Amino acid sequence: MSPKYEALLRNIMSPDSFGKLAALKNPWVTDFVGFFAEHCAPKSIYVCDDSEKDVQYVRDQALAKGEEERLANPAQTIHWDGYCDQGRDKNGTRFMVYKENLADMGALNTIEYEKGYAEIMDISRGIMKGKDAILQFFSEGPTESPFTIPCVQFTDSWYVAHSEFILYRSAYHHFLGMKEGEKSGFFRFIHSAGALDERNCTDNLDQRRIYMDTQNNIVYSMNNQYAGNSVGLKKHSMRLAINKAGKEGWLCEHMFIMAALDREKGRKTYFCGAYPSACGKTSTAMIPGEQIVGDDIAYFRNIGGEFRAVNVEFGMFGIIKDVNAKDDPLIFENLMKNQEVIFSNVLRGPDGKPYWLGMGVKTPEEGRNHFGRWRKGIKDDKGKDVPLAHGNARYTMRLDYLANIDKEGFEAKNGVKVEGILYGGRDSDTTVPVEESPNWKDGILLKAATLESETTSATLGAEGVRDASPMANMDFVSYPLGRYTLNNIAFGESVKDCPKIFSNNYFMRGPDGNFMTSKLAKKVWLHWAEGRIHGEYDTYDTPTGKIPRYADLKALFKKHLNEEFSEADYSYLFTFRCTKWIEKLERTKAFYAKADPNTPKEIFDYWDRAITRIKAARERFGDEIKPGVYKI
Ligand code: OXD
Ligand code: MN
Repeated sequence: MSPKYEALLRNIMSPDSFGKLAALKNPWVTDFVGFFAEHCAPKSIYVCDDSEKDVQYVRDQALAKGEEERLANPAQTIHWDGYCDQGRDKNGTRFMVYKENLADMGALNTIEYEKGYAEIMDISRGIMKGKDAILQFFSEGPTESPFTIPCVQFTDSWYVAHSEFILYRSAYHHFLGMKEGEKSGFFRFIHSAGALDERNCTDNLDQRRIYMDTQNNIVYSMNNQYAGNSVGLKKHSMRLAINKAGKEGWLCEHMFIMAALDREKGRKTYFCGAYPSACGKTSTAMIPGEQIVGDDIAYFRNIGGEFRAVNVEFGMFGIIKDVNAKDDPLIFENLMKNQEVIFSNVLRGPDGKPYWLGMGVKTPEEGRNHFGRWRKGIKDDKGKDVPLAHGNARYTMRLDYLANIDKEGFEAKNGVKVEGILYGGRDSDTTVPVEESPNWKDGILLKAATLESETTSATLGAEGVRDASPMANMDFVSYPLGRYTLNNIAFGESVKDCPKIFSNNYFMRGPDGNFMTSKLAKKVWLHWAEGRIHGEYDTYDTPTGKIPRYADLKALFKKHLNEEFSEADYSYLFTFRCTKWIEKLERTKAFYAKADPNTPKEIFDYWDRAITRIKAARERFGDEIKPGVYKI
């Protein structure tokens, strides 16, 4: 151990904790811990290895320190974040960028490096005073694999530490085995919940900052608790990984991984999917009868010429609103069992049970929630009704509790071979339910980069506004969007047999303004895509790709849902709407021009050529082109 911090660390660590740290013989880890031990000044640091004893110690401390409470099911706990710490803090989340690179960063939320460093050091000085901190070692992706990214988390929140043990693979053993020459290659996360109020919630929210240094792979997260702000391995690590991947020629995407099963033909086909929030991401990953590998973040690598993917995580940090026995039976059933789950920002009823919005059961009239003591009708200090639970309340749970997990894919060190990618947006009148791209590049530029989500009455602000959401990844892309888009194209083109790309839209509305298919129709669109991957089904061309024929969908609706699908509905749903598409592409161009003024011209040229093609189609076939009418 380097002598610089040895005395300090011996002093604030038990011999057992100090021994675990020393055994790593990793001066980069010691320097990281030593520096922040001195700077943030915790009373003690507990060093975790991968043992069940340490996981249990973290669980016990989260309860003992009042960061979590036990629920009626004793294996379950509840945690509350402060009333104003209920979502990702987009404004306070910034990239610290060296002066010479600032001009290149487009619309990313940045702060000049020296200024950001000085500010975050000021905020974090002595921030852990009087607190016991924890040091943990994890891996993003399976350990000892081509995907592994080792990570160190240093935090004073036992709730954060507990969440990370559920959500990620503990990797102390991986650090022990790191060879000379690779020991400095890990992501570093330093977090403090800061001063706490009487409910153990962060007090100084005006000092909430998440500053990311992608140049040195470290994230500083101060004065917050909501897991999207505090848990280093979740979204902070994702931004570091996107940046690293961009430099190294692989991809980190905001995607689920799932397997579509065709039992009759004995086929298992892996898909990944990106959907902006409220566009059907979890429900697609959890389509009944299929299997899930991951629900949020995937790494893609070219392994032996194949397009392979891993779920970076081990657990789910899922939105609990509307999880009920009817719509999400598998998740709901697990939340009802006496097994380890952390519920956050739901109501603790007088019976000690958790309750949330859209749970589908009778809910109590009072209890405790993210507001504090709650009763029906209570208002906050701005006069706003406080709901029973927050709309972004969550559950933190191991993924392998789910009966539909694809164990084999979940554990595969070399990941799974991906054959289909789905990009699903939300609009009421433009994008057909499923469309195949003619090739990878076209898929990235016309399906992924054009993704949009339409605001609904459930969202704040005007209804019907289309928010651009390229790759459903805008909150996490950590280098300029134009380059990121080119890297997406280059990665797919570098593998021998790259996946087919499809778009999805589950939200098309009919002439009466109602949705035209049931929630489960996504199973039909998925199985059509699965068949296409295996060379089945004829298609019709459109100016943006290939769509299904009626007879095939009719048969798939019958087979999978036992539903009749009418030709009239097909014809309406799969009409190509020229003007709507031209408008969509113009919005995409405007978004890119603003988000990254250095977006390469070749990308804009590609969209301009698509617009020209659509205009020519409009001339020949009319504005609304019925399936089968368009000819190239
Ligand atoms: C998100 C999440 O905010 O997964 O994307 O929690
Ligand atoms: Mn996410």
